[in-house]
Amino acid sequence: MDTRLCRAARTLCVVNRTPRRCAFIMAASLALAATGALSQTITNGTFDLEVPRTSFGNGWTGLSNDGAGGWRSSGGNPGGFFIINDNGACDRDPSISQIVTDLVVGQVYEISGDYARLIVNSAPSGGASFAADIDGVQLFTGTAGTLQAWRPFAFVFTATADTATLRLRSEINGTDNDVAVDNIAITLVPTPAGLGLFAAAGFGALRRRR
Ligand SMILES: [Ca+2]
Ligand SMILES: [Ca+2]
Ligand SMILES: [Ca+2]
Repeated sequence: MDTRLCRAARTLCVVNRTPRRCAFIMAASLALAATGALSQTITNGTFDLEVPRTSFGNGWTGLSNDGAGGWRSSGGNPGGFFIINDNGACDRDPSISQIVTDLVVGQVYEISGDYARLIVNSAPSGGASFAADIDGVQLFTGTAGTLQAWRPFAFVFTATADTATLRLRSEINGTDNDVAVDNIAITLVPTPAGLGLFAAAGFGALRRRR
């Protein structure tokens, strides 16, 4: 079974000590594993492969990133990473984005990663400079933070379709702090309601196969 689903199922079995409910969760999890329902992933989330500054490549689409920003092959957390940087313009934010696929409608997912201000360019130093959006809705903001210190971030969203666009923006709110990102990932958030949705999808798929 998918290790993430296995962990989620075990967690829910601990929380829901009723044997019948636990059996349902494990059966649902096995059905899901058989259908490959947990195949959602972030492509090149560790930035091992080059990402162009203003076009699509290796999973990400760069937008409005200038020459001081962009992909770097080393110096990240660790290895390759991406500096989201422009000239501090108020009418646009530099970004990278990725379409996440194979989501299940109604299921909760967590997006996580690391971010850091690596370049001395702070205006202001204390305001929110980094944001993460799902389908154009801002769900996370972060301050510039200590220079060259990687910090983790995470937020959750509920899937409303089988795909969603994740966008990571820098220089928000008229700031000019250049945020670097690395280790972007997506994980399933185990909830009984979510596994119920998965179970319906999984059993349905199994039935269709027979
Ligand atoms: Ca990396
Ligand atoms: Ca900048
Ligand atoms: Ca801006």
